[in-house]
Amino acid sequence: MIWKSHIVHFERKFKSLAHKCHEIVMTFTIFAKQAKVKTMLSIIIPTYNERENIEPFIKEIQKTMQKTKKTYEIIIIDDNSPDGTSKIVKELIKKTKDTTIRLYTRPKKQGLGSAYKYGFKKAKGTMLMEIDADFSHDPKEIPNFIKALNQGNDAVIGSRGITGGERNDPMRRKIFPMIGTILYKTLMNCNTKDITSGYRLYKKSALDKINLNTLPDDFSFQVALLFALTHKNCKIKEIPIKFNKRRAGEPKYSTKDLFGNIKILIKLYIKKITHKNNNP
Ligand SMILES: Nc1nc2c(ncn2[C@@H]2O[C@H](COP(=O)(O)OP(=O)(O)OP(=O)(O)O)[C@@H](O)[C@H]2O)c(=O)[nH]1
Ligand SMILES: [Mg+2]
Repeated sequence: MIWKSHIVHFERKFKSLAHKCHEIVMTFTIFAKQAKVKTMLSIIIPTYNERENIEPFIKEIQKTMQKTKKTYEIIIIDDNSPDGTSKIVKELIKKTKDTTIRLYTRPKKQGLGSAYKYGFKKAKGTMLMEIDADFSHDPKEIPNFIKALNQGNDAVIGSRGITGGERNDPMRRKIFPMIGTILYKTLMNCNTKDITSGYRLYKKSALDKINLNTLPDDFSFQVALLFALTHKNCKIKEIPIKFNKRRAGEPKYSTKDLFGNIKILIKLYIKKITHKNNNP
């Protein structure tokens, strides 16, 4: 009789211990999940007619990200590309059942800036990356961006204008950014050497300080956002990158866009001296 009651007592103790262990494991799992979400990277890729590039580009990102073991998501913002870029991404998601890739197809071409504004709103990460789909930006550099951001910076710009940086572009594409950068430095009193670069990483908390709706929809979005961040005293760091020629497909950046960047600089300068608005 006595040994039976001992067994019942032992059984109860064991169950309660098992329950406690289960609770501890669950708490750790929740903490681990929260810690992962805390540092999630959202890689936003605007696409317009990138059918030949997009699938190998996504795979290249995945290869790099798997090595880092960091939580990430890939967000494609396609403007209903006539070449069927969206269809290729849709099929890739279906084939691989990969939930880390999300595709948003918008009805028509609305510009690079507009695509990023849309992507930033959809992103769930705490770090938001801008990157081109055409292999001009090497995904292998992503870990260097994360490292630089974690060194107390609010934004990291992949720069072709500092030592170690390079751009593989025709002269016409080099001259205007050079003029733009000189103008930016003199007018805005700011030292960033590559103001038009589209390979960037931001802290979400920094972007939250900016009213994105006031920024332009075209390529000049990049200059305007950089100015807005500088204006909010965000810490910006440039790291060197090699900018390659697009691997396949046609350029979308036109002479109109080159002038668009000069136009936005003049507009920002006027806003700065008239002190009309804190947020360009
Ligand atoms: N969703 C969307 N994406 C765009 C639009 N315009 C350009 N893109 C994408 O934005 C990225 C940068 O555009 P690019 O055409 O590569 O611009 P670029 O690098 O200055 O010029 P090239 O490489 O010479 O064409 C690429 O991934 C494009 O597919 C647009 O209007 N909407
Ligand atoms: Mg390009």
